[in-house]
Amino acid sequence: MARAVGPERRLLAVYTGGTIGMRSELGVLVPGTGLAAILRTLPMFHDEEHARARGLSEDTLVLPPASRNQRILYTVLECQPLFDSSDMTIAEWVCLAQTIKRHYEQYHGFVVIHGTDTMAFAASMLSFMLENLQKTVILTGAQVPIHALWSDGRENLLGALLMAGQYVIPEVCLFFQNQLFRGNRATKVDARRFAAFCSPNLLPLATVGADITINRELVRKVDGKAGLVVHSSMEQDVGLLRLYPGIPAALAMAGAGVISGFDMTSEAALAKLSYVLGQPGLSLDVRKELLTKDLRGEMTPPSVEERRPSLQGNTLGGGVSWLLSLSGSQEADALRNALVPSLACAAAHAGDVEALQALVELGSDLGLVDFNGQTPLHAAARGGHTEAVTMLLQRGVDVNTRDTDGFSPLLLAVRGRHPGVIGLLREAGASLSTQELEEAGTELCRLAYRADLEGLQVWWQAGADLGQPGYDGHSALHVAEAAGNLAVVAFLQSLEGAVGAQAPCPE
Ligand code: ASN
Repeated sequence: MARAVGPERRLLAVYTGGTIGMRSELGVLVPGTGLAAILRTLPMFHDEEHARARGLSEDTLVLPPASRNQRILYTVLECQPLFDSSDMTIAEWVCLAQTIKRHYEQYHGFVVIHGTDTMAFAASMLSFMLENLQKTVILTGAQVPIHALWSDGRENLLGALLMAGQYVIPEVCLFFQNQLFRGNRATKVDARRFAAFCSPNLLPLATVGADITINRELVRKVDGKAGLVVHSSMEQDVGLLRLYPGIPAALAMAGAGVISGFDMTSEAALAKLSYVLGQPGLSLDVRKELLTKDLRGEMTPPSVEERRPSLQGNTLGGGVSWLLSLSGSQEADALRNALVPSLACAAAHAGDVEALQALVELGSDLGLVDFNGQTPLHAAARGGHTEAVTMLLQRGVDVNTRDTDGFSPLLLAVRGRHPGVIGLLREAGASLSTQELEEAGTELCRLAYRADLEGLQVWWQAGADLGQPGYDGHSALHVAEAAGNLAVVAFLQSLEGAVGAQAPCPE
């Protein structure tokens, strides 16, 4: 994931239909043509003056400047026919993947304007069809037509264009109501509210407020060398069967066998099945194996240890002594200054106190930030290394420093579940920001639902208000009670005053 650079970013917006462009015909909403013409009349979607001065072609729209020295240009490609998305099938989504492939080299990123009813299916299908994606693909739409006075369509489309234009997030995403979800983790949960989608088992990749917060650790990494592959041979003969309490095994499952989908959404499960069964020439065993694996970030298989490259030993030590050996020329100094912050973060993340010490002896400032705006304290906190954290705090690294996404070392320690580090940071005066505390609500509810006591305890230890409501207004206690998670209920109630309680801040 990177911030997109360059004075002009070119996007293709593929308009497939959906409510966003619908018009009323005899009292019934039907997909409406001419979305580009509507956008051209809205100043938030087109800067006519700039387009004229720049001599842009008739079909190119340009957003008003979102940042200095960068413009987002886009072209709307209107599909024929346009669809109410409930009429779309796998065949239409294959065409969509092929359209992206055809225009892949011409554009920096892609926005797909789609109806909401099957948007999560479309996003899931595309995620499997587009292998080795290196560019951002974002689906969006609306609950209310864009030309209506009170419509979510303008914000959703503008947000999707800005995200695809300003960032390289090499995934199929879904943007709705200020949240960028991984497409194959999203699901539609409401037919009327503007917050129509949620991502039950994965935090959003990004959240847009006064600032844009990117959850960098969640964004998938790309294999820089591999080219885009479009898998068009999707199996269309697939279906979904909802399991319910007491479902007779004889109904569908006896003898067929079952492979767990872990925490996949049903949309992702259907798309994955279509993809795996559609791949030509694979044995049944290989297909079964593929179904159990996480292929596009669609599921979290249990007991997958986070594998972090160890920088201890030769690589890091070698890097530090090489830096030490550089002669004092101007170029050598410049090179050292450029490398030290990243090297220090790598050492801190590996908990390599010796390497950190060597950097100090080199005269390096361990409070410098790397390209993500992170200090070594962020890295040590994320890695859960109490010794490195202690050393950095003793050297006076700011405990409440924020990286470019606004994350503090404390938040990273909470996410990594490192109580030892949380304790050290709190003692040194760390506290979660108002934004971090507010955003914790949904995560707390998720933990409560999963009976994840340890997860709740680290938030409590970090000073979060465990009564903070989630996106739907329910608190962790409500969720735990509804799910019958008695240990969690007891824990939440044991906190002083239960709802609204906060861990005392150490002196
Ligand atoms: N029926 C519409 C669709 O999915 C719903 C919407 O876009 N809000 O095309």
